[in-house]
Amino acid sequence: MKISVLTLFPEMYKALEHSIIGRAVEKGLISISVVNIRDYSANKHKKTDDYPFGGGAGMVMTPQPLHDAICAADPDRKALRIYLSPKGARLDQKLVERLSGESEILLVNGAYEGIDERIVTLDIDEEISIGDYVLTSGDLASMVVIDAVARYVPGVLGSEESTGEESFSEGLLEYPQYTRPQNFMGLEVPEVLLSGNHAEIAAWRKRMSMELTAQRRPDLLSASDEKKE
Ligand code: 4H6
Repeated sequence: MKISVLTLFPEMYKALEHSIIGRAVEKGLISISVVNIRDYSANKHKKTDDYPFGGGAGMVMTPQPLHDAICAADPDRKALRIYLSPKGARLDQKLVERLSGESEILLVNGAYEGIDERIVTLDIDEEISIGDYVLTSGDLASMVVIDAVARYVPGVLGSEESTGEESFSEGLLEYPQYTRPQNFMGLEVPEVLLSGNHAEIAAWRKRMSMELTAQRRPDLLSASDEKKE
């Protein structure tokens, strides 16, 4: 999968090198091309923002550098072009899985008060939000998308850590996990997990998942019912 990122803060993406994503890039499973939008500014001072028409606080990213950067990164319009914004469709595991099926994605990151709306109209396929909160730029949201999507690219995760049985894949929260030692600070590992009885262990885990989901995320329970129907 080819991922292109357009940003005013290219340095931020160095953080990805120190993760499973960095290894996936080294293995050639994904490529990440980070493009500095400022490099495309035709302005003699490399300006990328201006005052909003109609007035109001803050600055807006001007269309020229964005449009030129997008066209340079994706000249044949082969990529799914995504704009990260608080107004976008909410990212969830289902959307992550759909994005992981794309051969190319291009992530456009706004800063200041956002980008000129005509870029969204002309150049963007999907507007996505990672949740109902405001960030100073789209970049942390883009890194969330990259991390979540890359996990679904075949070969990125080892067979031990596959995406099949994890939280949300069955629409439920994950059961609690335990490892050694068997007693930690007086707290014991649940007996059933030591029993070697795989059917009982599976039943216990299912019950824990259901109870946890009912307590914390009842909205997910009704959604997982709908899945089965
Ligand atoms: C587009 C428009 C994404 C991008 C406005 C981006 C949260 C998310 C941004 C803005 C983002 C998310 C700039 C508006 C700062 C508020 C960048 N914040 N903002 N939830 N910020 O996915 O001021």
